[in-house]
Amino acid sequence: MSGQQDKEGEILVTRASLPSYEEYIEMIKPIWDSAWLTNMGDFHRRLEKELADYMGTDKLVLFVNGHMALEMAIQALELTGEVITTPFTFASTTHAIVRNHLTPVFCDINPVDYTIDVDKLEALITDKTSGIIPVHVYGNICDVERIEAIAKKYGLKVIYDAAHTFGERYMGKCVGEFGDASIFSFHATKVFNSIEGGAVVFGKEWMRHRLNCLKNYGIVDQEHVVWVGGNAKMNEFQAAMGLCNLKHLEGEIEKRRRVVERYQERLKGVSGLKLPFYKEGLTPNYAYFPVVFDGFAADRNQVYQVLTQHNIYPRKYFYPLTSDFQCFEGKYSSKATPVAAYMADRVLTLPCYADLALEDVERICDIIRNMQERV
Ligand code: T4K
Repeated sequence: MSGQQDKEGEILVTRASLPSYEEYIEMIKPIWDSAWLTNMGDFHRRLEKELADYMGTDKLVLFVNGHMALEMAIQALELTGEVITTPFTFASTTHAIVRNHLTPVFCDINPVDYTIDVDKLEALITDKTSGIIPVHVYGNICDVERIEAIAKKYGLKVIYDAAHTFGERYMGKCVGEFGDASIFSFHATKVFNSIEGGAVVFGKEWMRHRLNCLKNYGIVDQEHVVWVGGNAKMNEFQAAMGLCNLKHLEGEIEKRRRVVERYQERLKGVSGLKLPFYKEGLTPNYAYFPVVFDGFAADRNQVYQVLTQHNIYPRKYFYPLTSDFQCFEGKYSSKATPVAAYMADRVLTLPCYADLALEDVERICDIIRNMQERV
């Protein structure tokens, strides 16, 4: 298990947002009356509709988690051969490609917002390339305009891993509007959660039927099974949690904004720290607070250690690069993506969640600043 449950006095990298206990209990009462627990019930339908409305789209299919949403978006779009992606991401992105029997081709990231370096993309396209899976890492939106132009030129499909972006808008648009599809995660650690959950937002209406079938074993009806699907249906208790949390989303993002602003105020001007960058046109969701320690008085691992000595547990998202995972030993080399390798060795994601007290943010910043002053 990678996770760690917080004990009294500990501050972890994030903490799930929850409605009040009473609100959730009230919400789930009808589930007992109906005894309908899963397989696209009323709560599933309601959440799917409310999420689509919130995002300003009518093309959204709900999934049990973000990972299965990505695996099945790849299957639905029938990608083949090679898929260009980045290794500076969570395991899910690369695993979804490999589990679809495709070959990930790793493109480097740019050093500004850590998304795919579009200048290096075209050189990686071969006659086997069928698609691109760029990651809006930490909620930073990729260069969607240039990616679209390249995809068009070579006839490639684009699926954005938008797991970190729910609640954001870019250039006045829903972040799901770019590419052929985008996948979202509603995991407990995300800005919006349905305990576990995910969705695919897609461009073409035909995808709805296929995605709905794929998440239910490829079953079209009781006598027709048309695709080799799997089981990726969100259950009613998850959907009920999503319905509760959606009501509080704007407030939660606002609280996160205050946390992020306090970090920015307190860490601004500290030499050797690179703070998050929000590009023009982005309405951020403040999902993560990644800091790159480059030329700071201490290296990333030393800062990590000192913070843990104070019962503060940031995370090294995203170290190691997925291309360096043991399960891929001998297959890929992080030498192919030097900027990603550089950032993975230096980044630390500081605690960031709606209920993080501003005094705690200040304490975290003071610990970091003191490390600089001591040297
Ligand atoms: N693509 C990208 C780019 C992603 O980052 C992710 C997921 C996906 C795709 C796939 O989406 P999902 O299939 O997960 O929907 C966590 C999350 O489990 C994962 O969803 C997320 N990315 C990733 C970046 O972070 P871990 O292994 O770091 O989680 P864990 O258990 O260490 O939890 C982190 C902290 O969260 C804990 O220290 C405390 C807090 N927490 C955790 C849980 C489980 C809570 O407050 N409540 C909880 O219930 O992966």
